Order: sequence, then C-alpha cells, then structure tokens
Amino acid sequence: MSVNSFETEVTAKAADSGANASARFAERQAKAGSTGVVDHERVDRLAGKAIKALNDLVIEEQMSYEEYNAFKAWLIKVGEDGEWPLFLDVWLEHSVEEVANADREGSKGTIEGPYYLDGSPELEWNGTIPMRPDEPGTPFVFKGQVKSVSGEPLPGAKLELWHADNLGFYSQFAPGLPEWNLRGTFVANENGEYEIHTIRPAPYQIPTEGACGQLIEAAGWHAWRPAHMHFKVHAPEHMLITSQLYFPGDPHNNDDIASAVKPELMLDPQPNPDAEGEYTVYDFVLDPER
Ligand code: MBD
Ligand code: FE
Repeated sequence: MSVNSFETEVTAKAADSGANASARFAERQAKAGSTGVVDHERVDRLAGKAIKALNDLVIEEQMSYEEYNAFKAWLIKVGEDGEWPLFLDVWLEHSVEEVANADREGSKGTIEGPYYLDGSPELEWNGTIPMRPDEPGTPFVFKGQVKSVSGEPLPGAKLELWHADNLGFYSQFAPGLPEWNLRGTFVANENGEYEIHTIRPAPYQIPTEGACGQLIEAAGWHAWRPAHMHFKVHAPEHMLITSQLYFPGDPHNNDDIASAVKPELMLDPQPNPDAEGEYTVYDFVLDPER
C-alpha cells in the first residue's frame, strides 16, 4: 500500500467515526426512553439563558451579517455531517461531568465521549481484551482493585474498557475492524481485583474532515486528544464511575481538545518484568449509591 492510499484510507475512516456516533447515540437514547414530561420552567430558564448568551455575544463582539451567515451554514453542516455528538462531547460534556460528579468522594471520573458501546464481551478478571492476532502496539497490563470509599474490596465489580487502536481508531466507528476490537467487560475476582491485558492506545486526533475539523482549522486550533483508555466501573450498590486514564509525557496532556484530563487520571506505566511491554497499577474507589 502506498503512503498516499494509506492516508486516504485513514482519512475516510476518521470521517465515518464522527457520523456513526450520531446514529449510535440516537439508538441508545431511544432505548433509554423518555418520560415525555416537560418541566416548562426549567426549559424556559435553560433555553432562555442559552439564547441570551448568544445575543450578548453578538452585541459584545459586534458580529456582522457575514459572520452570522457563516455561523448558520456551519451549524447546518454539523448536523449534515452527523457531528453533534462529537461537537458536544468535545466542547461541552466536561462541564456537565463536573456538575454531575462534584460531590463524589471516590475516584475522579471524566467524560464518556462519543464512542462508548454497551454489551462488550465479558471476560475473566485477568483476561485479554478482544484484539487482532497481529494487533499493533506495546503490550499493556493494567491491574488494580475496585474498592468502596470505606476501603472494602468490591468482588463482582465489572470494568468496561474501550480504547482506540495504535492508529487512533475505535471499533464499530471506523470500518475494517473486528466488531469488539479493544472493547471488553472484565469481571473482578473475589477480592475486587482485575488484571487486564491489552495494548497501549495511540494519541487520538478527532475527525478533521467534517464541520468540527472545519471549525478547528478556521480557529487555528489543533484536533488532538492525548492517548487514553476509557472505563466504566460498576459494582452492586455503588455509583457507576465513567473515567479515562492517561499516560505521562503525552504531548497533549496539557491541551486536550476535549478538556478531559485531570491530574488524578494519570497512569504510571513501568516495564513489565514478566513479559514484553508495560504494566501499570490503578485502583478504582466507588461511592455508595445514594
Ligand atoms: C474521543 O475518543 C473521545 O474520547 C472524546 C471525548 C471525543 C472524541 C473522541
Ligand atoms: Fe476516546
């Protein structure tokens, strides 16, 4: 394969990823169902404030008709490209997550992002995540314990893990990958322990071909997220944690486009004394259900 056709393939895959997230989100939202009850006072307050913030911006910045029409065209394109989940999860979800989890005592979490899928294959506490036989990347062992805030181990905890491959692609959002590649649900042992075998993901560039990429280009920003692994950790009678963990030294730890890095979420990988690659230890501390 020539370098050019490789680039074309990578570009096409990335473009699909943003759009696929729209369809997946719509399916999940439909399954979750809605009560159909509208809190008119709350909608009045939130929508009213959002509209006022935009009007204030127009006045403060003396926005021109040219700018207004460029904004309108861009909003239309975000929808056409299926990039609303991407846009919202990159530029807004971090504040929603901060509000939602402000009073937790256990481990810090961070945003879910657009590429979570439920129902990944269930694996033993020390299993290997589904991957291709020749999956590129540094072998990576991730081990630790799930505990409650009072320090008790939580046997039967489940850790859902999903991450990008060595080129930055997520299975089911980029074509050509096995269905559950680098996605798995690990069941902790009787001591709440887990030992996950996977590969180190690569730094991730959000798709640049669609409306979000157009905004990034026009504003002179960059499209990078540091390399990360996503988790959802569940245990009976405890609150779910949604998190992401990061690697020290990544060039984008301090300027993640999705503003989702926190100092508590940094891993400490070491050479693995028992096998090729690296290992790291990280414990999850869960708050009791309220
Ligand atoms: C990702 O992989 C991601 O985690 C987020 C938050 C946004 C876009 C792509
Ligand atoms: Fe991600």
